[in-house]
Amino acid sequence: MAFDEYEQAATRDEKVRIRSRPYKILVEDVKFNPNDIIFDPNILTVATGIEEHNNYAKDFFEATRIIKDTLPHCHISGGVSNISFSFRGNNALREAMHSAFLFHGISNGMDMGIVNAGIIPVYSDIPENLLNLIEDVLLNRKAEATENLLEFSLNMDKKSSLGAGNDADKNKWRELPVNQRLSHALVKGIDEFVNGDVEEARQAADKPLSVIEGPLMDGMNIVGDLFGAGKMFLSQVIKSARVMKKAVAVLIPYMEAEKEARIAEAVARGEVASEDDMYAGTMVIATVKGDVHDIGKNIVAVVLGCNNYGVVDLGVMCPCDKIIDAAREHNADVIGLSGLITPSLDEMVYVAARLDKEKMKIPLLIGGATTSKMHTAVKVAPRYNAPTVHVLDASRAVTVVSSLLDENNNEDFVEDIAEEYEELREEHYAGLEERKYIDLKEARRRKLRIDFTGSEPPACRPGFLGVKVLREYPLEDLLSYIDWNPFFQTWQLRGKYPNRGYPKIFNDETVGAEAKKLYDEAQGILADYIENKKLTANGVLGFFPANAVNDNDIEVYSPEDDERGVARSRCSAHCAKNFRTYNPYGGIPTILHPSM
Ligand code: B12
Repeated sequence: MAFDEYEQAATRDEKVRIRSRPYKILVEDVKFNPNDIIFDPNILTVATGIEEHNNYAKDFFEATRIIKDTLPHCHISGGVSNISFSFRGNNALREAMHSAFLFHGISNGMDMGIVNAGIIPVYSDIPENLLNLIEDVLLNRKAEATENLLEFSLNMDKKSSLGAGNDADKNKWRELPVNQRLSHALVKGIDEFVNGDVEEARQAADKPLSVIEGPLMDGMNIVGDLFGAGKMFLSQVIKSARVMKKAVAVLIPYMEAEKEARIAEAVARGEVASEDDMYAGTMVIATVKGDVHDIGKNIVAVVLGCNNYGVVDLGVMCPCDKIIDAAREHNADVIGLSGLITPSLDEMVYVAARLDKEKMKIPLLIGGATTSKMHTAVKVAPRYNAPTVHVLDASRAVTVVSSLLDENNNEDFVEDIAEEYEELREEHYAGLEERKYIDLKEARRRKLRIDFTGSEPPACRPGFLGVKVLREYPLEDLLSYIDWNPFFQTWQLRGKYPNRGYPKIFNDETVGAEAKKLYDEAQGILADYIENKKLTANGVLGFFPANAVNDNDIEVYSPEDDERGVARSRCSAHCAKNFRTYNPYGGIPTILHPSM
């Protein structure tokens, strides 16, 4: 914790000062690994009624950001429940405060915190009015913030937990259709009803695997998006993962029963004498070194197992040598690598290169949420002189493995993939040729220089300063702003270079016609939305006085008080890129009046 011989760190500057001293001693004198340093810059109670305490949360956030920027590789923790101590007895409010605190803490670089993770609500579920009041307190946005929150708290149901759902609304989600119930259970980490709900979804689905690849994956993607946006925390994702595992466990017996039925039918038709004759090959599968995600890998293992493949599952965090040894020991026909975090992409490239070095020729499958066909084609496949295929999901894994192992047709399949990946590579490198990079120093030297002293004509003033809220904005006015490229990507329609993007994609030989059809259908849906007012568009925009500070930073002031900096952001990255149309070089700070 942040104490020294003089004081307990309360303000931002005290926290930074007190943390910098041991860092210097540890890293510079003792040569301690900075990655192993965890600082607690003190989370102190806000909303106590004492004015000096009003900035405590903001001080913590700002100190965290500065510590992370100036003391490389250290980690930041804190005892979160301290923040809400003045609301003892009002659990619902305290939990919501903890969730909001974590959201802002994490956005500023906080790595971990001590908190009752099982009951805090998902940030985006905190009712808007309560969240505003809490954030007024945490970010010290208003002098009357504490009073406002206190007044609100007096009328709250103090015992019920927002995280667990309050009693009246607790089971309202049970009235939703089954797919939405499953999503809700995954996001909230509720396993109580999952067996029944999965069973209901299974009965409505064509096959058990469709439940995994439909509603369960949809739910996990929502979890992933909330987590990625900092609105769910690791502890909550672990609960979601448990629910997912429980859901998959309900389906496994049905998948196994499908397999038994398939074998029985084949035996009855006289095609095989026993299960052994249907044995189709062996796959060694692993989540690569450094990665703990195993839900997807396990599903692939089960699905292949249920389709008569022998599966050797090496688990998670699997070193490359173990994969090579197991593939040899079990005489594997296929190797499967799973990975969900970005570092796994490099590890997969490494494994591919090692397999090549070992002169192995076993086909390699690449899967997991962060992998992609493009990454496999550009980075992995060129490192391994044997078939290397990206597989999007478990059901496709079966067809890919059977095509690879089909002695009569596998050459065509492999050739097809090789051609497709070669085109992807060409496209990728052709795209890169359009961009030229120069280093940051050179970009700054050649930056756009505006003479702010005597600029003619004068910079125009916006019509208003501060925030403007747009309600029910005419949808037809928004149509021309839609970026259609992500739409086609989502539908996996890829035009080939030079017909990649919208509208050139319509000229593409392979996907052009389908893209146009889909686009026309989407236009129909949009027309329906507009005519029947099915959607409402609301928005918020703001203009604020601002200055450029140094080369990188922007200082933004509140409209009422031009003197007070309310935020400072860095945007140096833009300066280093040479986008042809944006020459000469510059990011946003270049076009702002420098601070005097
Ligand atoms: C659940 C989860 C966790 C759980 C994992 C529990 C477990 N036992 O697996 C826990 C909480 C432990 C976790 C931890 C972390 N996670 Co996580 N996690 C997720 C989450 C929400 C869902 C993953 C999942 O299970 N999906 C469902 C399964 C069924 O899908 P799938 O794995 O893609 O598998 C399917 C296909 O891809 C394919 N497939 C998968 N593998 C293979 C292999 C082969 C051979 C084949 C053919 C096919 C195939 O078939 C499967 C079925 O169709 C994802 C978000 C997301 N949308 O993916 C984030 C996510 C992957 N996690 C993320 C992060 C950052 C982490 C942490 C680093 C967080 C942290 N700060 O510590 C740690 C990772 C630590 C580590 N060293 O690995 C990020 C990764 C971002 C990135 N690009 O690096 C994601 C994308 C969330 C996000 N949006 O930020 N996580």
